[in-house]
Amino acid sequence: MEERTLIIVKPEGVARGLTGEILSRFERKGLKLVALKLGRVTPEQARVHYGHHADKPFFPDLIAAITAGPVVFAVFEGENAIRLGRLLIGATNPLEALPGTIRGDLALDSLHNLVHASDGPETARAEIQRFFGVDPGLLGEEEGK
Ligand code: 3AN
Repeated sequence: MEERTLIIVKPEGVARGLTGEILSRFERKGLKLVALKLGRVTPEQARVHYGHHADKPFFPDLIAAITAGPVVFAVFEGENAIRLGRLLIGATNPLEALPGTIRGDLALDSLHNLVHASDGPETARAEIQRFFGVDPGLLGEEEGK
């Protein structure tokens, strides 16, 4: 199924100079880059984005980490892009992330695990809307005008 997924290179990924390395994993897999920007996650966006962790002890650290500096937002498109994106980033806990995945190769701890990837069609749609402010279906429609 043709899908679009939101990828965020988190502040520690940008700070470590790993943006190119991380985005190239998705490109080399064959997914198509359809939107890209440098920006920041606001505290309000962070609380919504990570709302499913609001009751966790690490929530304040999580909000602090994702708002700590510039991030890179990217939308990749392709057949099964959402599941492929999850496969490429690896497990949340870098101790469980397999070698060959972004987290398995490059991350040491669960909080600073370098990258976010949408985990389903509904979250992908909501996250693209949240960070690009447009309906995912409209991304790229302006090209060539
Ligand atoms: P994923 O990023 O793999 O989708 P989620 O949505 O469960 O995983 O977690 C979102 C973020 O919360 C993770 N990327 C990580 O930064 C942080 N996180 C998740 N679990 C933990 C944990 N046990 N300890 C510290 N941080 C965590």
